Amino acid sequence: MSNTEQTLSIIKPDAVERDLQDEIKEEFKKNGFSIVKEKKIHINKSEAEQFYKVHQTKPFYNDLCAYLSSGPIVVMALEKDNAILDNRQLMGATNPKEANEGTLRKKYGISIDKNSVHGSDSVENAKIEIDFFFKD
Ligand code: IDP
Ligand code: MG
Repeated sequence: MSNTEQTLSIIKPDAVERDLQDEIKEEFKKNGFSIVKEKKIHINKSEAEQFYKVHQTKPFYNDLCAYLSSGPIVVMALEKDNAILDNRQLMGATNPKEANEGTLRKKYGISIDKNSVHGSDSVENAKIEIDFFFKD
């Protein structure tokens, strides 16, 4: 049975800054994802704080929000069968040093904070995150 899903993907400031967005978008397409919504934006710190609210108790929360709002990002809704899990697999581990060969974070990530891409982690969060950027 097919299980078409949408997931939220973000190309983070470190990757946009290095002009990697077209290359990363090609990786998504090559791996069967359709980019059904897309925009390039520069969010402010309070928007980043809202987006990363689930992490508000973490010691890295302030730095994380400062970083996500530090420059332009590309936000996308990606669609395919099992998009949420498949995108997590394509992205690789949170820490690029621990990410498998061939994953986006292994290829492009610089460090645990500058890890180039975000991807939703569940059906519920994918919906919340897509609405966050594309509901208006
Ligand atoms: P994920 O992006 O792989 O889903 P999360 O645990 O949801 O990872 O963390 C959100 C983001 O916060 C990560 O992508 C990373 O940029 C940052 N982060 C996670 N853990 C740490 C840490 O221990 N130190 C600094 N930044 C972290
Ligand atoms: Mg996460």
